[in-house]
Amino acid sequence: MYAQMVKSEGMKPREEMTPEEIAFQERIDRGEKIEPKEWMPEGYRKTLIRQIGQHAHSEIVGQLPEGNWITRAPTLERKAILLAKVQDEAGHGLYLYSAAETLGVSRDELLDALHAGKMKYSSIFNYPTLNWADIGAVGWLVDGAAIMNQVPLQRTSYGPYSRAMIRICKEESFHQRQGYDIMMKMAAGTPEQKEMAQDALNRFWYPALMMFGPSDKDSVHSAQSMAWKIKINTNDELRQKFVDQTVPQAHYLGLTIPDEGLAWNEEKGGWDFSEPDWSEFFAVIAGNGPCNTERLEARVTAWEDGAWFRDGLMAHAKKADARRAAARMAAE
Ligand code: FAQ
Repeated sequence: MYAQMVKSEGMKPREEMTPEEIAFQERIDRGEKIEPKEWMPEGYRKTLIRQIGQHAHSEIVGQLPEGNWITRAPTLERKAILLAKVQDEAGHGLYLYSAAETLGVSRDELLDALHAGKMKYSSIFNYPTLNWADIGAVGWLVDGAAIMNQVPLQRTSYGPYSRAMIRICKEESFHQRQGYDIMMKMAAGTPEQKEMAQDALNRFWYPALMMFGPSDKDSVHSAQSMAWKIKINTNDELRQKFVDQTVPQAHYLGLTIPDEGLAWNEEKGGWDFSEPDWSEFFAVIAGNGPCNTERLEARVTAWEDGAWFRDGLMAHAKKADARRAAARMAAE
């Protein structure tokens, strides 16, 4: 079912487009937003369902590595901040599932696809958070990469997605700062704490770079998604911007980026860096990362454990409907 909903149709040359498709492309080119009830090519709708759905799943699966540390946060203040952040991610998931629903897919269908392993979520959440420094690294690097990707998405062509992104980005910048704040404390702490911060950077650097997706030459969807302004930048463009932003932050912390190939390139005005190990990336998104099984099991268990609650809500809604119908009849 899901495969039929989102199967990519590839990019259509202009001469093969129908008049409706040409008119649609012209609206996009003029920078107009597309709204839910308006006509759109089937491929546009499917691409959005895939991307928004995966994004929504990433937000809720992304709660797991951090949620793991709520009970072990080192101070009450850190615990309160982490709780708020993890709760924010649930909210982001809800905005995004709602945006996807405007495209004619239900939240249940999207979650079924996630639970069946047919739909992806971000590769980054298949890595473990082994200690408190990892929570700093997740906020600094993972939220940092997420913002780099999401700020341009505020200008994406689909109205509900773009509006969801505006709200999400406001919160993500707070998330990134809380992560960097943890890293500052650790890096300026005891030698052991600084070592933990360095170790977290070593383990999260390349997985964070992989969040932007495969290199442009291997990106299946970028060309069509950019023509439709679903994506605003290529994967490599955003990865480069992230490296350029993050290297000085690591230097400020007194930490070393784990890449011997890292070098300032005066000509391009940016950092040269070594490519991630793409075979690792493709293994992770195929389901073979360090925590894929654990993450999916946790989501499926949460879904099954919540069945009584969803049933209760539905029973309550039905009773309320029946009461309203009876009151209407009595008033007539
Ligand atoms: N992980 O052709 P492309 C967050 C797949 S932020 C897994 O380049 P596209 C916040 C891709 O789906 C993280 N799969 O694909 C947070 C496709 O496979 P498919 C989420 C990936 O879509 C922080 C194939 O590879 N952010 O959660 C990944 O044009 C902290 C070919 O790739 C978003 O989702 C990956 N990293 O570009 C929460 C942003 N990369 O579907 C908690 C919105 C690629 O054909 C704690 N999404 N693939 O089977 C996007 O901008 C795009 O979808 C990209 C990928 C850039 C991720």
